[in-house]
Amino acid sequence: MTAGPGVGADAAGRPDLRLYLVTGDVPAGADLADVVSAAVEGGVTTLQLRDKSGTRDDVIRVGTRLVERLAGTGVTFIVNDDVDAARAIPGAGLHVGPDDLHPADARSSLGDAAVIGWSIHDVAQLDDAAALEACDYLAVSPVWPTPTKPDTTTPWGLDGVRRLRDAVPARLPLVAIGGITAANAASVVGAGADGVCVVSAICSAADPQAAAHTLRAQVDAALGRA
Ligand code: 3NM
Repeated sequence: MTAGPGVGADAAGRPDLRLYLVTGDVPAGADLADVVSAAVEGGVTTLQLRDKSGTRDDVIRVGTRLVERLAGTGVTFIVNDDVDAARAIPGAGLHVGPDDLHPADARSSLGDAAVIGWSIHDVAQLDDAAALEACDYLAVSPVWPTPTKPDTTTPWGLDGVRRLRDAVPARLPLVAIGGITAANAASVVGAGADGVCVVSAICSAADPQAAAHTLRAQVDAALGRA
């Protein structure tokens, strides 16, 4: 697999969060690793393995296979929620929510090199200086309601993205998740997000490479990096 267009951490080692794929259901007969490979060829810059039904061993097995696929692409690999699975997968980072392991504990467990992200459901989370200090990025969660995850907290909307961008320390990149498609990705970036996270816009697409390419072009144009 080749790297997508212009993928990789910057000179300071920060992850490239412009197009962040979170794994979800793929069409019947499709293989998740093939969908991921196609999406990376299309321009995905960060990948999160999110598997709420499998065991920890499943996550480690699938994650290890995905990391092997990503070798040489510059794409950052992140595991959802399970710090023990992240520790078992070479080079994996961790994404946690406010009800999961505290980001500072994730940092202690995974070390300085791991990429750690935290979902923001409530502006009060920004008062937790230790959590912010431990994170590499924050996720606006969710921007819009989404059938992919019906049990989200109250959507932030574009106004919420703007409010969070103003309130979050400038050193912390902001990604946004929930209901993001090629039709609205540019508006999310215009509101202050540094990148977009998607599940269905890529995983459910008939052509994941083309879907990723279109999304990436929207994000890059909105960031002025086209
Ligand atoms: N987390 P789609 S929304 C996995 O709000 C996930 O924290 C969310 O799926 C959150 O891109 C979500 O298909 C699903 O809308 C996003």
